[in-house]
Amino acid sequence: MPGEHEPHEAIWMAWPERTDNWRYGAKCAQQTFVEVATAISKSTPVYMAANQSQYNNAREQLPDDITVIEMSTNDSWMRDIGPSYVVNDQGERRGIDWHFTAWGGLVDGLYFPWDKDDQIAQKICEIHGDDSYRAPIVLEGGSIHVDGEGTLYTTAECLLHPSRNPEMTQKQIEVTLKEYLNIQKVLWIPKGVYNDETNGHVDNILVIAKPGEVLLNWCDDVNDPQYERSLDAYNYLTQQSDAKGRRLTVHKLPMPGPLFMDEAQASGIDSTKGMSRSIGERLAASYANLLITNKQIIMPLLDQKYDDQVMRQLGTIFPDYQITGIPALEILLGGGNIHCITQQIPAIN
Ligand code: KQY
Repeated sequence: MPGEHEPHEAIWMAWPERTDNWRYGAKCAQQTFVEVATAISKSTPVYMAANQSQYNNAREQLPDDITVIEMSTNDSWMRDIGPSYVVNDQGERRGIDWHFTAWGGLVDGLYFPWDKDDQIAQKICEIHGDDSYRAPIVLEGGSIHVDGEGTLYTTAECLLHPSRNPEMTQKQIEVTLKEYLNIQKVLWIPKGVYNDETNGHVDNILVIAKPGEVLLNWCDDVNDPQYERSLDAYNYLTQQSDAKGRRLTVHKLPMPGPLFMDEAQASGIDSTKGMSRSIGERLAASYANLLITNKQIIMPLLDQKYDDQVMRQLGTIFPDYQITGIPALEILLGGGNIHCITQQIPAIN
């Protein structure tokens, strides 16, 4: 599986509309998705999946060079429902089609049904003319990061959560990941971001800048519930080597906030059992939830206190990349961020 820093043929997204996840009929979220897609399209072709009922609206709001494809979805988290691609030495590619159960299935999933989302990976592979493998494991794309050189990063909090694959041991999960993604080493960060409704996806706490070099969502406040999580992750990563035997360089990315859902942000959302949207709820905000695509970084702007500092820090770590910040509160209110709503199709020659 190539790393995200390697060339992309396309980025896929899915148009938001769920009224129990996105406030005010997803109108504010749709505007942010347009901004994200437009920024990505400066370097990478963008495909937007949209349900039939929203096709015209999506087509109207998006720039002409973004391809809108009618495709049934349950929600809009393309990182988790799209395919994870692998490429072989002959330059052939195939998609891995994981079992998707809405972040916890009937145990603690966020919605039901999820059948349309679960078909998305195969549909995307077919549109690109690529074969796909149905992998025998429940997994979301945002719960893994790979460096393209044999190392996979994940969190034990998510992959070993009782709502995912309770019948599998940690060893069996590793073996499955190694077989399907051709990776040699799995690094198990203990936990992800506090109060993340994905059960701690790695893509909300970590970014891989390049093999051997990562950025970690960092919290300095010993009284904050994120402090111990970030510290444990830092201590773990700095004691590990990757698949190539390199010690890891770990940069600390300041955590936004802490941010909490205020009254206006909690209003305009239809109430359901799965997703909790109440005033005062801690938001799982992190600058690590960014997208790397074809020498561009698309980063979420989340807190004016830190936005510029993080942009400068990214500029130092990614000196030859164009860095674009997008105000991303609306995506955060839905439970994720820019990495979670995008999925890359790797380029092949
Ligand atoms: O990958 C993600 N962060 C998805 C979050 C799903 C939230 C659903 N409300």
